[in-house]
Amino acid sequence: MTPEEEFVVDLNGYILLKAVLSTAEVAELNEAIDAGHREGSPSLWGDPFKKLIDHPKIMPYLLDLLGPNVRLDHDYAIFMNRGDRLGGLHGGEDGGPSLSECDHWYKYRDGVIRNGLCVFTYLLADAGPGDGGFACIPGSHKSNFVGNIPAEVRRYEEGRDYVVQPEAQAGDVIFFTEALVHGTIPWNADHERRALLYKYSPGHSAWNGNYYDIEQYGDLTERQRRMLLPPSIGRRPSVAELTE
Ligand SMILES: O=C(O)CCC(=O)C(=O)O
Repeated sequence: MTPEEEFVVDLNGYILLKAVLSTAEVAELNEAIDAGHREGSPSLWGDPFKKLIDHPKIMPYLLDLLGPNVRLDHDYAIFMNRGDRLGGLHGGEDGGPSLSECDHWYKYRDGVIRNGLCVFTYLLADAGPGDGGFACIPGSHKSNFVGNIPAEVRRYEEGRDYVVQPEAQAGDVIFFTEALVHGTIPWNADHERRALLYKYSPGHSAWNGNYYDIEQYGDLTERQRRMLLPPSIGRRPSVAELTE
């Protein structure tokens, strides 16, 4: 992560990473989805999706933002067509108004950023201005007043200039900390929204109650195997030592 990217993550709680996937990678993933992969964990949909667990272009961000023992906590896909609605704005440090979100945290100390649950969203379709999809309140990962956000704004019944929908193209990745207030704005485009959400925790913690079953994955690199381990502290093998 460059110093400028570090500044942006600290300022906004999210960052748009341009062209992480090549056109060929996006096409391969979309072809697999067209062929029928739409249910369950994308990381189990075959090699092109397995590669996203530790894609070489996101590894530096994973290590800088979640630490040397980063683990994949859970992953899922979002598909939306015009008019589809999903949940409202949620998140916020220390759980915001909902204790079920208390693994959502963001800390900075002595030059190091650390996070609880974080998301790397791979976009397989463009999200143009006004299309909807991922939305957030930049900077809200450090807000002391997330409980003051009106319910109508959380439900998207009233717009506010402090809620933004980042524009992004297929192949881009949006990183965000779940400590950021964020959600899914109704989809408003003719084309289908296709997003793959790979969610990571520090090695000692878990948000999801279900851990990965490594046996389901077939061949894994040692780094991927370590990243799929259940949470622990003692004698946990480092992911960083396997990353150049
Ligand atoms: O990308 C989106 O639609 C937001 C997903 C979301 O709300 C979440 O990851 O908690």
